[in-house]
Amino acid sequence: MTETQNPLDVLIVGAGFAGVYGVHKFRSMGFNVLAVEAGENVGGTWYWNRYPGLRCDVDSLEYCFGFSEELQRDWTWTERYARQEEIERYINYAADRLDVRKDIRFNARVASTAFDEASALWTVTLENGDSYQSRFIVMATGCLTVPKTPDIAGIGDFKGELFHSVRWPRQSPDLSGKNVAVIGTGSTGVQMIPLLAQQARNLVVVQRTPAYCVPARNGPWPEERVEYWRQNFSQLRDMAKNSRAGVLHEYGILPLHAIRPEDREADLERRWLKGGPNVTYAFNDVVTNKAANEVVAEFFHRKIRSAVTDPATAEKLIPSGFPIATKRMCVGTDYYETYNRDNVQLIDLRTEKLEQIEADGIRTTDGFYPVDVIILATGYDAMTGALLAIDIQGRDGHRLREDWSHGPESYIGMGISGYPNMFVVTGPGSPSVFSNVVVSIEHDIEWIADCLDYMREHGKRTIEADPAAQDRWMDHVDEVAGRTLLNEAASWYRGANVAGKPQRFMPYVGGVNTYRDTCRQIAANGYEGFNIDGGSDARGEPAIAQAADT
Ligand code: N01
Repeated sequence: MTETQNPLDVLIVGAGFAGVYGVHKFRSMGFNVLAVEAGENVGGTWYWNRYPGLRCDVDSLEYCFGFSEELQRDWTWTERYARQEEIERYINYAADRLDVRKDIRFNARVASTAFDEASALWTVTLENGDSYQSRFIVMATGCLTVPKTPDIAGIGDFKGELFHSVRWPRQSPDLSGKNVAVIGTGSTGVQMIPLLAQQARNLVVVQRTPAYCVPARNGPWPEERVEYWRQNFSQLRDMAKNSRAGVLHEYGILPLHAIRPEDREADLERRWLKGGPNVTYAFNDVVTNKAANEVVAEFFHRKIRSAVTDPATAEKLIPSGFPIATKRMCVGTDYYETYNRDNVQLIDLRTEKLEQIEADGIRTTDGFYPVDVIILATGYDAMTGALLAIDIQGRDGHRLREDWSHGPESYIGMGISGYPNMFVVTGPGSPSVFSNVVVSIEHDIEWIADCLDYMREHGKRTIEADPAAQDRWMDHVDEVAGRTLLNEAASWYRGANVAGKPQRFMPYVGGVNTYRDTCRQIAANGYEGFNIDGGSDARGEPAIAQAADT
Protein backbone atom coordinates (compact mmCIF):
# COMPACT_ATOMS: atom_id res chain seq x y z
CA MET A 1 0.00 0.00 0.00
CA THR A 2 1.20 3.53 -0.76
CA GLU A 3 1.80 5.73 2.25
CA THR A 4 -1.43 7.39 3.37
CA GLN A 5 -1.50 11.17 3.68
CA ASN A 6 -3.69 12.49 6.45
CA PRO A 7 -6.16 13.96 5.89
CA LEU A 8 -7.22 12.13 2.77
CA ASP A 9 -9.32 13.80 0.12
CA VAL A 10 -11.58 10.80 -0.20
CA LEU A 11 -11.96 7.68 1.90
CA ILE A 12 -14.06 4.93 0.35
CA VAL A 13 -15.64 2.24 2.50
CA GLY A 14 -15.76 -1.03 0.58
CA ALA A 15 -13.86 -2.56 -2.34
CA GLY A 16 -16.49 -4.24 -4.46
CA PHE A 17 -17.26 -2.97 -7.96
CA ALA A 18 -17.94 0.51 -6.50
CA GLY A 19 -14.80 0.74 -4.37
CA VAL A 20 -12.52 -0.50 -7.13
CA TYR A 21 -13.89 1.99 -9.64
CA GLY A 22 -13.98 4.77 -7.05
CA VAL A 23 -10.29 4.40 -6.21
CA HIS A 24 -9.39 4.44 -9.89
CA LYS A 25 -11.67 7.33 -10.82
CA PHE A 26 -10.92 9.70 -7.94
CA ARG A 27 -7.20 8.96 -8.03
CA SER A 28 -7.05 9.65 -11.76
CA MET A 29 -8.45 13.13 -10.99
CA GLY A 30 -5.55 13.83 -8.66
CA PHE A 31 -7.33 13.16 -5.38
CA ASN A 32 -5.64 11.48 -2.48
CA VAL A 33 -7.77 8.36 -2.02
CA LEU A 34 -7.87 5.31 0.20
CA ALA A 35 -10.41 2.49 0.31
CA VAL A 36 -10.84 0.33 3.38
CA GLU A 37 -12.32 -3.12 2.98
CA ALA A 38 -13.35 -5.72 5.56
CA GLY A 39 -12.50 -8.68 3.32
CA GLU A 40 -9.09 -9.96 2.36
CA ASN A 41 -9.55 -9.01 -1.24
CA VAL A 42 -11.66 -7.05 -3.70
CA GLY A 43 -15.09 -8.27 -4.81
CA GLY A 44 -17.62 -7.18 -2.20
CA THR A 45 -20.68 -9.40 -2.44
CA TRP A 46 -18.83 -11.52 -5.04
CA TYR A 47 -16.04 -12.04 -2.54
CA TRP A 48 -18.25 -13.09 0.38
CA ASN A 49 -20.84 -15.13 -1.52
CA ARG A 50 -19.64 -18.39 -2.99
CA TYR A 51 -22.39 -20.96 -2.42
CA PRO A 52 -22.96 -23.79 -4.92
CA GLY A 53 -24.72 -22.58 -8.05
CA LEU A 54 -24.08 -18.89 -7.51
CA ARG A 55 -24.25 -16.91 -10.73
CA CYS A 56 -25.28 -13.42 -11.62
CA ASP A 57 -28.64 -13.33 -13.35
CA VAL A 58 -27.79 -10.32 -15.49
CA ASP A 59 -26.11 -11.20 -18.82
CA SER A 60 -22.37 -11.25 -18.19
CA LEU A 61 -21.71 -9.03 -21.23
CA GLU A 62 -23.66 -6.34 -19.40
CA TYR A 63 -22.71 -7.07 -15.79
CA CYS A 64 -19.25 -5.57 -16.03
CA PHE A 65 -17.46 -2.24 -16.08
CA GLY A 66 -18.28 -0.04 -19.04
CA PHE A 67 -15.98 2.93 -18.46
CA SER A 68 -12.88 1.43 -20.04
CA GLU A 69 -12.66 0.16 -23.60
CA GLU A 70 -9.44 -1.66 -22.72
CA LEU A 71 -10.85 -3.54 -19.75
CA GLN A 72 -13.81 -4.54 -21.83
CA ARG A 73 -11.81 -5.53 -24.91
CA ASP A 74 -9.32 -7.70 -23.07
CA TRP A 75 -11.82 -9.78 -21.11
CA THR A 76 -13.93 -12.60 -22.49
CA TRP A 77 -17.02 -13.82 -20.66
CA THR A 78 -17.61 -17.50 -21.21
CA GLU A 79 -21.26 -17.96 -20.29
CA ARG A 80 -24.49 -16.00 -20.49
CA TYR A 81 -24.80 -15.94 -16.69
CA ALA A 82 -21.34 -15.85 -15.18
CA ARG A 83 -20.50 -18.01 -12.19
CA GLN A 84 -19.35 -16.35 -8.97
CA GLU A 85 -15.82 -17.59 -9.58
CA GLU A 86 -15.68 -15.89 -13.00
CA ILE A 87 -17.06 -12.59 -11.65
CA GLU A 88 -14.62 -12.63 -8.75
CA ARG A 89 -11.80 -13.29 -11.22
CA TYR A 90 -13.06 -10.38 -13.34
CA ILE A 91 -13.03 -7.91 -10.43
CA ASN A 92 -9.52 -9.06 -9.57
CA TYR A 93 -8.51 -8.61 -13.20
CA ALA A 94 -9.93 -5.07 -13.15
CA ALA A 95 -8.20 -4.31 -9.82
CA ASP A 96 -4.87 -5.51 -11.23
CA ARG A 97 -5.20 -3.65 -14.50
CA LEU A 98 -6.21 -0.42 -12.75
CA ASP A 99 -3.52 -0.97 -10.12
CA VAL A 100 -5.89 -0.01 -7.31
CA ARG A 101 -4.75 -2.46 -4.63
CA LYS A 102 -1.97 -0.15 -3.44
CA ASP A 103 -4.69 2.28 -2.37
CA ILE A 104 -6.90 -0.28 -0.63
CA ARG A 105 -6.41 -1.44 2.92
CA PHE A 106 -7.82 -4.96 3.32
CA ASN A 107 -8.94 -6.74 6.52
CA ALA A 108 -10.10 -3.35 7.73
CA ARG A 109 -13.68 -3.18 8.95
CA VAL A 110 -15.03 0.28 9.73
CA ALA A 111 -16.62 0.68 13.16
CA SER A 112 -17.57 4.35 13.08
CA THR A 113 -17.34 7.57 11.15
CA ALA A 114 -17.78 11.01 12.72
CA PHE A 115 -17.92 14.45 11.16
CA ASP A 116 -16.17 17.33 12.88
CA GLU A 117 -17.70 20.70 12.07
CA ALA A 118 -14.72 22.83 13.02
CA SER A 119 -12.33 21.11 10.64
CA ALA A 120 -14.99 19.80 8.23
CA LEU A 121 -13.22 16.47 8.37
CA TRP A 122 -14.56 12.97 8.82
CA THR A 123 -12.78 10.64 11.18
CA VAL A 124 -13.15 7.02 10.13
CA THR A 125 -12.28 4.50 12.82
CA LEU A 126 -11.62 0.84 12.15
CA GLU A 127 -12.56 -1.98 14.48
CA ASN A 128 -8.89 -2.38 15.41
CA GLY A 129 -8.78 1.25 16.58
CA ASP A 130 -6.83 2.69 13.64
CA SER A 131 -8.35 5.85 12.26
CA TYR A 132 -8.15 8.11 9.22
CA GLN A 133 -9.26 11.63 8.56
CA SER A 134 -10.80 12.51 5.25
CA ARG A 135 -12.53 15.48 3.71
CA PHE A 136 -15.03 13.30 1.91
CA ILE A 137 -16.26 9.80 2.55
CA VAL A 138 -17.91 7.54 -0.01
CA MET A 139 -19.95 4.65 1.34
CA ALA A 140 -19.51 1.86 -1.19
CA THR A 141 -20.77 -0.70 1.28
CA GLY A 142 -23.13 -2.55 -1.08
CA CYS A 143 -26.83 -3.29 -0.92
CA LEU A 144 -26.62 -7.02 -0.30
CA THR A 145 -23.87 -7.44 2.22
CA VAL A 146 -25.18 -8.16 5.70
CA PRO A 147 -26.65 -11.67 6.08
CA LYS A 148 -30.04 -12.07 7.69
CA THR A 149 -30.08 -14.94 10.15
CA PRO A 150 -33.59 -16.10 11.00
CA ASP A 151 -34.78 -16.23 14.55
CA ILE A 152 -36.09 -19.80 14.50
CA ALA A 153 -36.79 -21.56 17.80
CA GLY A 154 -34.07 -24.01 18.70
CA ILE A 155 -31.63 -22.99 15.98
CA GLY A 156 -28.88 -22.71 18.58
CA ASP A 157 -29.49 -26.33 19.66
CA PHE A 158 -28.73 -27.81 16.26
CA LYS A 159 -25.74 -30.15 16.55
CA GLY A 160 -25.07 -30.61 12.85
CA GLU A 161 -23.38 -28.22 10.47
CA LEU A 162 -25.05 -24.84 9.94
CA PHE A 163 -24.11 -22.56 7.05
CA HIS A 164 -25.38 -19.23 5.80
CA SER A 165 -25.24 -18.78 2.03
CA VAL A 166 -23.64 -15.35 2.43
CA ARG A 167 -20.76 -16.74 4.49
CA TRP A 168 -20.14 -19.94 2.57
CA PRO A 169 -16.79 -21.52 3.52
CA ARG A 170 -14.01 -20.97 0.99
CA GLN A 171 -13.45 -24.73 1.09
CA SER A 172 -16.93 -25.82 0.06
CA PRO A 173 -18.23 -28.56 2.40
CA ASP A 174 -18.75 -32.04 0.98
CA LEU A 175 -22.45 -32.75 1.30
CA SER A 176 -22.47 -36.10 -0.44
CA GLY A 177 -24.32 -38.77 1.50
CA LYS A 178 -25.72 -36.22 3.96
CA ASN A 179 -29.24 -35.20 4.83
CA VAL A 180 -29.40 -31.52 4.08
CA ALA A 181 -32.04 -28.87 4.68
CA VAL A 182 -32.24 -25.50 2.93
CA ILE A 183 -34.28 -22.73 4.51
CA GLY A 184 -35.30 -20.07 1.99
CA THR A 185 -36.40 -20.08 -1.61
CA GLY A 186 -35.36 -16.66 -2.92
CA SER A 187 -32.76 -16.20 -5.67
CA THR A 188 -30.13 -17.92 -3.54
CA GLY A 189 -32.22 -20.96 -2.62
CA VAL A 190 -33.41 -21.33 -6.21
CA GLN A 191 -29.83 -21.40 -7.47
CA MET A 192 -28.45 -23.81 -4.89
CA ILE A 193 -31.35 -26.27 -4.49
CA PRO A 194 -30.88 -28.14 -7.81
CA LEU A 195 -27.15 -28.60 -7.14
CA LEU A 196 -27.60 -29.61 -3.51
CA ALA A 197 -30.19 -32.17 -4.57
CA GLN A 198 -27.56 -33.78 -6.78
CA GLN A 199 -25.03 -33.97 -3.94
CA ALA A 200 -27.08 -34.73 -0.85
CA ARG A 201 -28.58 -38.05 0.16
CA ASN A 202 -31.82 -36.25 0.96
CA LEU A 203 -32.70 -32.61 0.60
CA VAL A 204 -35.45 -30.94 2.60
CA VAL A 205 -36.51 -27.52 1.33
CA VAL A 206 -38.19 -25.23 3.85
CA GLN A 207 -40.31 -22.81 1.85
CA ARG A 208 -42.02 -19.82 3.46
CA THR A 209 -42.85 -18.06 0.20
CA PRO A 210 -42.74 -19.94 -3.11
CA ALA A 211 -40.59 -18.35 -5.78
CA TYR A 212 -41.49 -17.26 -9.26
CA CYS A 213 -38.58 -18.72 -11.16
CA VAL A 214 -37.86 -18.23 -14.82
CA PRO A 215 -35.52 -20.62 -16.63
CA ALA A 216 -32.05 -19.19 -17.18
CA ARG A 217 -31.27 -21.20 -20.32
CA ASN A 218 -27.68 -20.55 -19.47
CA GLY A 219 -24.90 -21.71 -21.76
CA PRO A 220 -21.66 -20.69 -23.40
CA TRP A 221 -21.83 -17.46 -25.38
CA PRO A 222 -21.68 -17.99 -29.13
CA GLU A 223 -18.44 -16.44 -30.40
CA GLU A 224 -20.27 -14.10 -32.76
CA ARG A 225 -22.30 -12.68 -29.86
CA VAL A 226 -19.16 -11.93 -27.86
CA GLU A 227 -17.58 -10.35 -30.92
CA TYR A 228 -20.67 -8.26 -31.62
CA TRP A 229 -20.54 -6.88 -28.09
CA ARG A 230 -16.82 -6.24 -28.36
CA GLN A 231 -17.31 -4.24 -31.55
CA ASN A 232 -20.36 -2.31 -30.37
CA PHE A 233 -19.85 -2.09 -26.64
CA SER A 234 -20.11 1.68 -26.18
CA GLN A 235 -23.32 2.01 -28.18
CA LEU A 236 -24.88 -0.98 -26.41
CA ARG A 237 -23.83 0.32 -23.02
CA ASP A 238 -25.32 3.72 -23.83
CA MET A 239 -28.58 2.02 -24.74
CA ALA A 240 -28.55 0.19 -21.40
CA LYS A 241 -27.87 3.42 -19.49
CA ASN A 242 -30.86 5.01 -21.17
CA SER A 243 -33.20 2.12 -20.45
CA ARG A 244 -35.60 1.51 -17.58
CA ALA A 245 -33.43 -0.95 -15.69
CA GLY A 246 -29.93 -0.23 -16.99
CA VAL A 247 -29.93 -3.50 -18.86
CA LEU A 248 -30.96 -4.50 -22.37
CA HIS A 249 -34.06 -6.47 -21.53
CA GLU A 250 -36.61 -6.85 -24.23
CA TYR A 251 -38.99 -4.25 -22.78
CA GLY A 252 -42.53 -4.66 -24.08
CA ILE A 253 -43.86 -1.37 -25.34
CA LEU A 254 -47.59 -2.14 -25.28
CA PRO A 255 -49.97 -2.60 -22.35
CA LEU A 256 -51.93 -5.82 -21.95
CA HIS A 257 -55.16 -4.48 -23.42
CA ALA A 258 -53.43 -3.53 -26.68
CA ILE A 259 -52.39 -7.12 -27.40
CA ARG A 260 -54.71 -9.89 -28.60
CA PRO A 261 -54.92 -12.85 -26.14
CA GLU A 262 -53.41 -15.35 -28.61
CA ASP A 263 -50.52 -12.97 -29.31
CA ARG A 264 -49.91 -12.49 -25.59
CA GLU A 265 -49.58 -16.23 -25.06
CA ALA A 266 -47.27 -16.66 -28.04
CA ASP A 267 -45.05 -13.82 -26.88
CA LEU A 268 -44.88 -15.10 -23.30
CA GLU A 269 -43.93 -18.52 -24.63
CA ARG A 270 -41.24 -17.06 -26.90
CA ARG A 271 -39.80 -15.08 -24.00
CA TRP A 272 -39.93 -18.12 -21.69
CA LEU A 273 -37.94 -20.12 -24.23
CA LYS A 274 -35.42 -17.30 -24.56
CA GLY A 275 -34.77 -17.50 -20.81
CA GLY A 276 -34.00 -14.85 -18.22
CA PRO A 277 -36.35 -12.22 -16.85
CA ASN A 278 -37.57 -10.99 -20.27
CA VAL A 279 -40.84 -12.82 -19.77
CA THR A 280 -41.87 -10.39 -17.06
CA TYR A 281 -41.44 -7.48 -19.48
CA ALA A 282 -43.91 -8.86 -22.03
CA PHE A 283 -46.34 -5.98 -21.45
CA ASN A 284 -45.35 -2.54 -20.23
CA ASP A 285 -47.90 -2.66 -17.40
CA VAL A 286 -47.00 -5.95 -15.66
CA VAL A 287 -46.14 -4.19 -12.38
CA THR A 288 -48.74 -1.46 -12.62
CA ASN A 289 -51.89 -3.23 -13.77
CA LYS A 290 -53.38 -6.15 -11.83
CA ALA A 291 -54.97 -7.70 -14.91
CA ALA A 292 -51.67 -7.70 -16.84
CA ASN A 293 -49.90 -9.04 -13.78
CA GLU A 294 -52.36 -11.90 -13.43
CA VAL A 295 -51.93 -12.94 -17.06
CA VAL A 296 -48.19 -13.34 -16.52
CA ALA A 297 -48.67 -15.01 -13.11
CA GLU A 298 -51.11 -17.54 -14.55
CA PHE A 299 -48.67 -18.30 -17.34
CA PHE A 300 -46.08 -19.15 -14.66
CA HIS A 301 -48.58 -21.24 -12.69
CA ARG A 302 -49.23 -23.37 -15.78
CA LYS A 303 -45.49 -23.77 -16.31
CA ILE A 304 -45.03 -24.94 -12.72
CA ARG A 305 -47.86 -27.46 -13.05
CA SER A 306 -46.38 -28.85 -16.23
CA ALA A 307 -42.83 -29.07 -14.81
CA VAL A 308 -43.72 -30.85 -11.55
CA THR A 309 -45.11 -34.37 -11.85
CA ASP A 310 -46.78 -34.64 -8.44
CA PRO A 311 -49.83 -32.31 -8.52
CA ALA A 312 -49.78 -31.77 -4.74
CA THR A 313 -46.13 -30.66 -4.85
CA ALA A 314 -46.87 -28.41 -7.81
CA GLU A 315 -49.60 -26.66 -5.83
CA LYS A 316 -47.18 -26.12 -2.95
CA LEU A 317 -44.77 -24.45 -5.37
CA ILE A 318 -47.32 -22.04 -6.79
CA PRO A 319 -46.85 -18.57 -5.33
CA SER A 320 -49.85 -16.84 -3.82
CA GLY A 321 -50.63 -13.62 -2.02
CA PHE A 322 -48.41 -11.24 -3.98
CA PRO A 323 -48.29 -10.07 -7.59
CA ILE A 324 -45.59 -11.56 -9.81
CA ALA A 325 -42.40 -9.47 -10.13
CA THR A 326 -43.09 -7.56 -6.91
CA LYS A 327 -40.56 -9.76 -5.16
CA ARG A 328 -37.30 -10.14 -7.02
CA MET A 329 -37.75 -12.60 -9.92
CA CYS A 330 -35.61 -15.67 -9.55
CA VAL A 331 -33.67 -17.10 -12.46
CA GLY A 332 -32.78 -20.77 -12.21
CA THR A 333 -31.91 -23.99 -13.91
CA ASP A 334 -34.16 -27.02 -13.38
CA TYR A 335 -35.54 -25.42 -10.25
CA TYR A 336 -39.11 -26.76 -10.39
CA GLU A 337 -37.98 -30.04 -12.02
CA THR A 338 -35.76 -30.71 -8.99
CA TYR A 339 -38.90 -31.42 -6.96
CA ASN A 340 -39.50 -34.50 -9.18
CA ARG A 341 -36.48 -36.18 -7.59
CA ASP A 342 -37.08 -38.91 -5.04
CA ASN A 343 -34.55 -37.42 -2.62
CA VAL A 344 -36.21 -33.98 -2.37
CA GLN A 345 -38.95 -33.08 0.11
CA LEU A 346 -40.74 -29.77 0.28
CA ILE A 347 -42.01 -28.25 3.52
CA ASP A 348 -44.55 -25.56 2.66
CA LEU A 349 -44.82 -23.24 5.64
CA ARG A 350 -48.16 -21.94 4.35
CA THR A 351 -49.74 -25.25 5.40
CA GLU A 352 -47.21 -26.78 7.78
CA LYS A 353 -45.81 -24.81 10.71
CA LEU A 354 -42.12 -24.93 11.61
CA GLU A 355 -42.17 -25.66 15.35
CA GLN A 356 -38.48 -25.78 16.10
CA ILE A 357 -35.06 -26.91 15.13
CA GLU A 358 -33.79 -29.74 17.31
CA ALA A 359 -30.32 -31.17 17.78
CA ASP A 360 -30.65 -33.49 14.79
CA GLY A 361 -33.40 -32.14 12.62
CA ILE A 362 -36.40 -29.94 11.95
CA ARG A 363 -39.76 -30.43 13.64
CA THR A 364 -42.92 -29.15 12.00
CA THR A 365 -46.59 -29.63 12.79
CA ASP A 366 -46.58 -32.46 10.23
CA GLY A 367 -43.55 -34.41 11.43
CA PHE A 368 -39.81 -34.57 12.06
CA TYR A 369 -37.17 -34.26 9.33
CA PRO A 370 -33.75 -35.58 10.40
CA VAL A 371 -30.89 -33.54 8.94
CA ASP A 372 -27.11 -33.38 9.27
CA VAL A 373 -26.68 -29.98 7.64
CA ILE A 374 -28.85 -26.85 7.59
CA ILE A 375 -28.21 -24.15 5.02
CA LEU A 376 -29.74 -20.74 5.58
CA ALA A 377 -30.60 -19.10 2.29
CA THR A 378 -32.50 -16.44 4.19
CA GLY A 379 -31.09 -13.37 2.48
CA TYR A 380 -29.88 -10.01 3.66
CA ASP A 381 -30.60 -6.98 5.74
CA ALA A 382 -30.67 -5.27 2.37
CA MET A 383 -29.77 -1.73 1.35
CA THR A 384 -29.45 -0.26 4.84
CA GLY A 385 -27.81 -3.15 6.75
CA ALA A 386 -24.21 -2.38 5.88
CA LEU A 387 -24.56 1.37 6.39
CA LEU A 388 -26.24 1.02 9.76
CA ALA A 389 -23.70 -1.55 10.90
CA ILE A 390 -21.35 1.44 11.08
CA ASP A 391 -21.94 4.09 13.74
CA ILE A 392 -22.24 7.10 11.42
CA GLN A 393 -22.31 10.44 13.23
CA GLY A 394 -22.99 13.53 11.17
CA ARG A 395 -23.40 17.21 11.96
CA ASP A 396 -25.15 18.52 15.11
CA GLY A 397 -25.21 15.13 16.76
CA HIS A 398 -27.05 13.46 13.86
CA ARG A 399 -26.69 9.69 14.02
CA LEU A 400 -27.75 7.72 11.00
CA ARG A 401 -29.14 4.89 13.11
CA GLU A 402 -31.52 7.39 14.71
CA ASP A 403 -32.23 9.45 11.62
CA TRP A 404 -33.19 6.30 9.74
CA SER A 405 -35.12 4.69 12.58
CA HIS A 406 -38.33 5.23 10.54
CA GLY A 407 -36.74 4.14 7.28
CA PRO A 408 -33.98 5.47 5.06
CA GLU A 409 -34.15 9.02 3.71
CA SER A 410 -31.79 10.45 1.15
CA TYR A 411 -31.58 12.94 -1.64
CA ILE A 412 -31.20 11.06 -4.96
CA GLY A 413 -29.81 8.13 -2.96
CA MET A 414 -26.36 9.73 -2.76
CA GLY A 415 -26.66 12.54 -0.23
CA ILE A 416 -28.17 12.60 3.25
CA SER A 417 -29.21 15.72 5.09
CA GLY A 418 -27.15 16.08 8.27
CA TYR A 419 -24.15 14.25 6.78
CA PRO A 420 -22.04 16.75 4.85
CA ASN A 421 -19.39 15.49 2.45
CA MET A 422 -20.66 11.93 2.72
CA PHE A 423 -21.88 10.16 -0.41
CA VAL A 424 -23.59 6.80 -0.71
CA VAL A 425 -23.20 4.63 -3.79
CA THR A 426 -26.43 2.94 -4.93
CA GLY A 427 -28.12 4.03 -1.73
CA PRO A 428 -31.80 3.75 -0.84
CA GLY A 429 -33.67 6.30 -2.95
CA SER A 430 -31.67 5.44 -6.08
CA PRO A 431 -32.37 2.69 -8.67
CA SER A 432 -29.58 0.50 -7.19
CA VAL A 433 -30.99 -3.04 -6.80
CA PHE A 434 -33.78 -2.27 -9.25
CA SER A 435 -31.24 -1.98 -12.04
CA ASN A 436 -28.11 -3.51 -13.45
CA VAL A 437 -26.22 -2.51 -10.35
CA VAL A 438 -22.86 -2.14 -12.11
CA VAL A 439 -24.37 0.44 -14.46
CA SER A 440 -25.78 2.26 -11.43
CA ILE A 441 -22.49 2.04 -9.54
CA GLU A 442 -20.63 3.60 -12.45
CA HIS A 443 -23.18 6.36 -12.68
CA ASP A 444 -22.93 7.19 -9.00
CA ILE A 445 -19.14 7.15 -8.90
CA GLU A 446 -18.99 9.41 -11.95
CA TRP A 447 -21.60 11.79 -10.55
CA ILE A 448 -19.72 11.97 -7.23
CA ALA A 449 -16.45 12.51 -9.12
CA ASP A 450 -17.96 15.45 -11.02
CA CYS A 451 -19.25 16.85 -7.75
CA LEU A 452 -15.81 16.59 -6.11
CA ASP A 453 -14.35 18.31 -9.12
CA TYR A 454 -16.92 21.10 -8.78
CA MET A 455 -16.09 21.51 -5.09
CA ARG A 456 -12.41 21.73 -5.94
CA GLU A 457 -12.89 24.13 -8.83
CA HIS A 458 -15.05 26.43 -6.73
CA GLY A 459 -12.95 26.08 -3.58
CA LYS A 460 -15.95 24.87 -1.58
CA ARG A 461 -15.79 23.27 1.82
CA THR A 462 -18.95 21.23 2.39
CA ILE A 463 -21.86 19.89 0.42
CA GLU A 464 -24.94 18.49 2.08
CA ALA A 465 -28.44 17.53 0.99
CA ASP A 466 -30.98 20.20 1.82
CA PRO A 467 -33.67 18.76 4.14
CA ALA A 468 -36.55 20.13 2.06
CA ALA A 469 -35.07 18.77 -1.18
CA GLN A 470 -34.58 15.43 0.54
CA ASP A 471 -38.21 15.38 1.69
CA ARG A 472 -39.41 16.18 -1.82
CA TRP A 473 -37.22 13.44 -3.27
CA MET A 474 -38.47 10.86 -0.79
CA ASP A 475 -42.07 11.85 -1.54
CA HIS A 476 -41.26 11.28 -5.19
CA VAL A 477 -39.66 7.88 -4.44
CA ASP A 478 -42.80 6.88 -2.51
CA GLU A 479 -45.11 8.26 -5.14
CA VAL A 480 -43.44 6.41 -8.00
CA ALA A 481 -43.50 3.12 -6.07
CA GLY A 482 -47.11 3.87 -5.13
CA ARG A 483 -48.09 3.89 -8.80
CA THR A 484 -47.05 0.23 -9.01
CA LEU A 485 -48.04 -3.02 -7.32
CA LEU A 486 -44.63 -3.21 -5.63
CA ASN A 487 -45.90 -2.35 -2.17
CA GLU A 488 -48.21 -5.37 -2.25
CA ALA A 489 -45.43 -7.85 -1.49
CA ALA A 490 -43.61 -8.31 1.79
CA SER A 491 -40.28 -8.00 0.02
CA TRP A 492 -36.78 -7.14 1.11
CA TYR A 493 -37.10 -4.09 -1.17
CA ARG A 494 -39.39 -2.77 1.59
CA GLY A 495 -37.40 -4.13 4.51
CA ALA A 496 -40.22 -6.59 5.23
CA ASN A 497 -37.88 -9.55 5.63
CA VAL A 498 -36.18 -8.23 8.76
CA ALA A 499 -38.19 -8.21 11.99
CA GLY A 500 -38.60 -4.69 13.32
CA LYS A 501 -37.13 -3.02 10.24
CA PRO A 502 -39.19 0.01 9.20
CA GLN A 503 -41.03 -0.70 5.99
CA ARG A 504 -40.58 1.70 3.13
CA PHE A 505 -40.02 0.89 -0.51
CA MET A 506 -36.30 1.64 -0.74
CA PRO A 507 -35.17 1.63 -4.38
CA TYR A 508 -36.19 4.37 -6.79
CA VAL A 509 -38.35 2.75 -9.46
CA GLY A 510 -38.85 5.71 -11.75
CA GLY A 511 -36.33 4.22 -14.19
CA VAL A 512 -32.57 4.36 -14.61
CA ASN A 513 -32.97 6.66 -17.60
CA THR A 514 -35.16 9.15 -15.70
CA TYR A 515 -32.92 9.02 -12.65
CA ARG A 516 -29.81 9.74 -14.68
CA ASP A 517 -31.50 12.72 -16.31
CA THR A 518 -32.53 14.05 -12.90
CA CYS A 519 -29.02 13.71 -11.49
CA ARG A 520 -27.55 15.37 -14.59
CA GLN A 521 -29.96 18.27 -14.22
CA ILE A 522 -29.19 18.67 -10.51
CA ALA A 523 -25.47 18.91 -11.28
CA ALA A 524 -26.05 21.28 -14.21
CA ASN A 525 -28.00 23.58 -11.89
CA GLY A 526 -25.04 23.90 -9.54
CA TYR A 527 -26.03 20.91 -7.37
CA GLU A 528 -29.57 22.05 -6.85
CA GLY A 529 -31.05 20.68 -3.66
CA PHE A 530 -27.65 20.53 -1.97
CA ASN A 531 -26.34 23.23 0.33
CA ILE A 532 -22.77 24.12 -0.51
CA ASP A 533 -20.76 26.07 2.02
CA GLY A 534 -17.52 27.85 2.59
CA GLY A 535 -14.34 28.54 0.73
CA SER A 536 -11.79 26.96 2.97
CA ASP A 537 -11.52 24.68 5.96
CA ALA A 538 -10.69 25.76 9.52
CA ARG A 539 -6.98 25.82 8.78
CA GLY A 540 -7.46 28.10 5.81
CA GLU A 541 -6.86 25.34 3.26
CA PRO A 542 -9.10 24.80 0.29
CA ALA A 543 -11.66 22.09 1.02
CA ILE A 544 -9.97 19.84 -1.52
CA ALA A 545 -6.44 20.50 -2.66
CA GLN A 546 -6.16 21.55 -6.30
CA ALA A 547 -5.09 18.66 -8.51
CA ALA A 548 -1.79 20.39 -9.17
CA ASP A 549 -0.98 20.37 -5.44
CA THR A 550 -1.46 16.64 -4.89
O1 N01 B 1 -32.64 -13.67 -0.18
P1 N01 B 1 -34.23 -13.41 -0.23
P2 N01 B 1 -31.72 -14.26 -1.33
N1 N01 B 1 -38.14 -18.99 7.92
O2 N01 B 1 -34.50 -12.46 0.87
C1 N01 B 1 -36.90 -17.04 3.38
C2 N01 B 1 -29.77 -11.02 -4.97
N2 N01 B 1 -29.26 -12.26 -5.46
O3 N01 B 1 -30.35 -14.43 -0.75
O4 N01 B 1 -39.93 -14.53 1.11
C3 N01 B 1 -38.33 -19.46 6.69
O5 N01 B 1 -34.67 -13.08 -1.58
C4 N01 B 1 -37.63 -15.96 2.65
O6 N01 B 1 -39.01 -16.11 2.78
P3 N01 B 1 -39.96 -14.80 2.59
C5 N01 B 1 -31.15 -10.76 -5.55
O7 N01 B 1 -31.35 -9.40 -5.72
C6 N01 B 1 -28.95 -12.32 -6.76
O8 N01 B 1 -32.32 -15.44 -1.95
O9 N01 B 1 -39.31 -13.70 3.39
N3 N01 B 1 -37.93 -18.83 5.57
C7 N01 B 1 -37.10 -16.20 1.23
O10 N01 B 1 -37.71 -17.29 0.63
C8 N01 B 1 -32.01 -11.35 -4.50
O11 N01 B 1 -33.34 -10.93 -4.52
C9 N01 B 1 -28.53 -13.49 -7.29
O12 N01 B 1 -41.25 -15.24 3.11
C10 N01 B 1 -37.33 -17.67 5.72
C11 N01 B 1 -35.65 -16.54 1.51
O13 N01 B 1 -35.58 -17.01 2.85
C12 N01 B 1 -31.27 -10.94 -3.25
O14 N01 B 1 -29.92 -11.10 -3.57
C13 N01 B 1 -28.37 -14.61 -6.50
C14 N01 B 1 -37.10 -17.11 6.99
C15 N01 B 1 -34.75 -15.34 1.40
O15 N01 B 1 -34.83 -14.84 0.10
C16 N01 B 1 -31.59 -11.75 -2.03
O16 N01 B 1 -31.68 -13.12 -2.39
C17 N01 B 1 -28.68 -14.53 -5.16
C18 N01 B 1 -37.54 -17.82 8.12
N4 N01 B 1 -37.38 -17.33 9.34
C19 N01 B 1 -29.11 -13.34 -4.65
N5 N01 B 1 -36.46 -15.93 6.79
C20 N01 B 1 -28.27 -13.55 -8.71
O17 N01 B 1 -27.78 -12.66 -9.34
C21 N01 B 1 -36.32 -15.77 5.46
N6 N01 B 1 -36.84 -16.82 4.81
C22 N01 B 1 -28.75 -14.73 -9.34
